Amino acid sequence: MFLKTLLCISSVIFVNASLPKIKFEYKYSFKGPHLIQADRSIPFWEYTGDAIASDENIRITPSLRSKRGAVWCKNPATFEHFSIEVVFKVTGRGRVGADGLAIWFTESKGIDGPVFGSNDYWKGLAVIFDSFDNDAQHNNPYISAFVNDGTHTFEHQNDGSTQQLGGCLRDFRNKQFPIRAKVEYYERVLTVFINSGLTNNKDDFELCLRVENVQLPKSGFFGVSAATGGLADDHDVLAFLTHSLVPPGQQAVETKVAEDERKKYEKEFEDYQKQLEQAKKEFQEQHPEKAKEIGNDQYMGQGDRELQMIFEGQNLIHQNIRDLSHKLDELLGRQELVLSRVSSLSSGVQVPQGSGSQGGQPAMIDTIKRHEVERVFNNHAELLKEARDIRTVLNDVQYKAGVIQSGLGQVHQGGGATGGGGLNAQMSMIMHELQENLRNVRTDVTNLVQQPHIGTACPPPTSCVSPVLFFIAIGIQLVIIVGYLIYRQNKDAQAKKFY
Ligand SMILES: [Ca+2]
Ligand SMILES: [Ca+2]
Repeated sequence: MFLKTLLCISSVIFVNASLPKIKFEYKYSFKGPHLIQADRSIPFWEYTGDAIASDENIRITPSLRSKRGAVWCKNPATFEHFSIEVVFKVTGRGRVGADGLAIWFTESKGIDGPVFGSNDYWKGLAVIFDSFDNDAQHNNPYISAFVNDGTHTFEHQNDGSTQQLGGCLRDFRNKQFPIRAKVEYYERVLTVFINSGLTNNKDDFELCLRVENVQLPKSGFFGVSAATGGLADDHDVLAFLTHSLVPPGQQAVETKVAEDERKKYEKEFEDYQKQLEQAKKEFQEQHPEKAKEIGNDQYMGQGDRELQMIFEGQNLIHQNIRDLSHKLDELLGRQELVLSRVSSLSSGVQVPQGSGSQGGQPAMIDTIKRHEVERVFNNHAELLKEARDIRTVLNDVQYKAGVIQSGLGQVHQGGGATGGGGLNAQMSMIMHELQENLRNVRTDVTNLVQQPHIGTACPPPTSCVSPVLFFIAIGIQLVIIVGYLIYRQNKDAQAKKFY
């Protein structure tokens, strides 16, 4: 409701800047139904004379002879320019009626008088609906506008035809639908439109008169009056609707007024909110159990409920993200554990298997350490060196065997047993030398065999020299020795033949 009011106000204020600002003035208007209050008074208006107000309309005059009545706005208009629409009916039994009805905008409130139920010498505007043709010109009913500065009397004898600003011939009596007269005064221009009540279309207006350079009072009272004479009509006013017209130049003043109204409505809204809160508290205090049953949801507006739903949804999302974070932490922990175990395995460090289920017995990982590998390589190199030494010794033996064989050859060719004793000594020396060498070789081999065992895997057999090579060498030496012994036996046998 408050928002609607604000929208209405703003829509009224912010119209096209080149056009006047139009605002409905409810304090200068009335309209049925429910036109009167319980005491039969009309808000902001008063009726006098023979006027009778009902719920639907104000009967200014009944259709009785010589009746005069009027209805006047209590307060003068605070605006200079206006547009008023007066809805009325003039009904009578006869073909001719009287006297007529007048719409007023005068400097002071009218009183009972001879001009259609109001006073003469008025100051301001009168739009007169003259029913009776006083001058017999056959030009009535007639509608005309008059502006009086308070010095002129209305000339009934000629129906004011010489005094009027303008007018139009319209039959406004006994129409099916109410007559609507729209009187506009804006920027010194007076315009009167008439809806003759031939149709139910409320906007079916036609121009009756338009007069420029009209000067009306800066402030005045709105009113309607009517009168009957020898003939009588019912003059019923159904509505009086007033709009103020504010030129664009005076926008600031009007905006200020609107701003004041806005503040007023805002304050009313705040008060209402406070009252609502107070009522809520009182209800909760008086009915704590019911308040608990109803819950706060009942007091929430649509926006609050949506906010709460969003809040709950976000809480749920937050909770899920937290769970995911926990699970990620767990996964990270497990990954780190696996990584540490893998690195322990690669470095050959013993790793506890489980937490005590293995009875605290460590599991040895059967891997070769770095220093053990280096030791194997060193042994390998040492064995190779020993093998080379053996080969050197064998070469030496082979050479010496060759020398012996050539020496024996020379002895055999030279003949004679003269050198027999010297040869035996030489041979025994060589044999002794061979035995010495063999002993050295055996010692070396023994040393090699007795070298500290590494306790790990033996180097590859292909690179292991000692056993095979050793036995080959032994075999070669044995063959040489056996060969030598056979050779010597043969020599001895041959020598026995010569001796
Ligand atoms: Ca007349
Ligand atoms: Ca006339």
